[in-house]
Amino acid sequence: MLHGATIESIDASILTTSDGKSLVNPFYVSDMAGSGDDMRVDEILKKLASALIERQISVAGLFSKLDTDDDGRINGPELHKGIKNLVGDFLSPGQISKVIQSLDSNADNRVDMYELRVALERVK
Ligand SMILES: [Ca+2]
Ligand SMILES: [Ca+2]
Repeated sequence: MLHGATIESIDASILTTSDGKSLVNPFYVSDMAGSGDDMRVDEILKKLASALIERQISVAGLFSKLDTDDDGRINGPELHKGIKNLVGDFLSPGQISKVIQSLDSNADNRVDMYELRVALERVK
């Protein structure tokens, strides 16, 4: 099985933050008002939730699959890769950004275990 070779091929400019800087995209924020894109985020979450059920893994199991550098938080590239592996969807950096912002209740631009759990509960 291939592991982690392709993330560099996407536009990483808005996905890479290893230094804790803000990841908020100016173009995304202006796009936020009044768009119906929340539906897409929920669809992605629903697919993730059903992948969990299909594979019979727990939220904690999913989290450790996603958190490939094992720092306890999921960043953009990790989420991108995880969704591609688990769900088969190839999300754009903008979509990944939306998913993270939708889950990120403490605004650190990463998804922690609690945030993931809450999100998956929400789409049940
Ligand atoms: Ca991580
Ligand atoms: Ca967070």
